[in-house]
Amino acid sequence: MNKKFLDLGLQPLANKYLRSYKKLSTKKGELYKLSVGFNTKTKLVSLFKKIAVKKMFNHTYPYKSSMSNTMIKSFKALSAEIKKRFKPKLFLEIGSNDGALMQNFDKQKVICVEPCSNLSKITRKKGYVTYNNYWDFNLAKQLKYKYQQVDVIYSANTLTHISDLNDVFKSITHILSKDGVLIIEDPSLLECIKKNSYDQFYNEHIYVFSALSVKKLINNFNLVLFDIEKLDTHGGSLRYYIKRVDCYKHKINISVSKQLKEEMRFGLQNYTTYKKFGLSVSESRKKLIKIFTNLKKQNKKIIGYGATAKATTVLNYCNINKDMINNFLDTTPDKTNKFMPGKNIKILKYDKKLLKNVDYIYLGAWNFKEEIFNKEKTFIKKGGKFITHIPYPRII
Ligand code: JHZ
Repeated sequence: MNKKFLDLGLQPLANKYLRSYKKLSTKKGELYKLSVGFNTKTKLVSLFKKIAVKKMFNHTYPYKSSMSNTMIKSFKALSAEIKKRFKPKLFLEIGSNDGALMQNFDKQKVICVEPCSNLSKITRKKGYVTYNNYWDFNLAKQLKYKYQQVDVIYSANTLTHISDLNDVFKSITHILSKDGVLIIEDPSLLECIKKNSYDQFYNEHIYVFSALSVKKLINNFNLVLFDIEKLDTHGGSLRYYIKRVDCYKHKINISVSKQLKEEMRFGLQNYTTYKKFGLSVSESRKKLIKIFTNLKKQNKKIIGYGATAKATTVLNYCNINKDMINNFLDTTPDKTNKFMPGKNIKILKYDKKLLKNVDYIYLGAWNFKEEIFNKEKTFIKKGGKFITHIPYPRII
């Protein structure tokens, strides 16, 4: 049973950046109710309202994985590890985005699957076999017919975006070789709760996975976890290594039981943990609004850094408008000169000069704090400060 623990109010689609500001309407389906629940049986945390995939992932999807050096580095290290550890003859990526990972692989040995045509065009242009499709059983059948089997399947920040998880894993097991490995990587629910990062919840993140829920889920498909890595990316992610139950090639690492125990100790199996989280989220909102209001009383200039999907949740939940944050800066071409979803705050193309008279930067991309601090040494030297809501609202 799915028990509600968080209500983030009316929200727009997190990655729908509009060219001009307009008030969005619930009637036209531009705003939806964002609330989150915990399934006491499956241990899955998921959104109540699921948006049609075509509305979210289409030819205008703006997010590009290669916009951050942190992600480029993380993918480079991972590709070296995959080649060394699993030596795949054929490698498949579900949700290959703009090829930030694939660019490290030999073109002959990989298959990209990407439903957003503006992104699939990029990897195709670079010479990678790319299927401009949603991941589903029809595609898996097509791939099986053509390639018979795949040794390694990888998917980062994608499976949690697909509503029908049964179809996802049925399709994966259809094409994965007998000793094949499935690697999935997504924000960690434990980290999300510990860091109070309620902004991990927006329309695209239908699920936020824990090791507990993944273990239960894959069990239905005769799959097991054999390794789990903790990552710093996206505010703390987990990389799950999965194999078939009857595959003895890969030993089960202690990391699996360690993660499961850690999650149990924290209480991720109990609804009360989520209820508590819900309460601290509303405390976080009060504190963040207070910080902005105080700074504005002092006429301080504040800009946002990183027009993230996460920031959409925060701005709309806390009702932060242009009177609080002048603009957002972002390096992504498809986001610039557009407006933060649901808010009248314009996104400008990142330029250091725009930080000149700024007193405070609100970290929309708080998950890249270190990368941003490194980039903005001059701003810091001149006395500039940052505002973040993670793990609690404060000025740093
Ligand atoms: P970032 C997206 O979420 C959406 P978002 C998606 N649903 C998902 O799951 C995660 O990604 C993985 C900019 N930036 O990665 C680039 C700068 O401008 O936190 C990006 O627009 N300058 C698929 O949007 C944004 O910040 C910089 O120096 O929450 C970062 O977005 C850096 C480092 C980033 O994901």
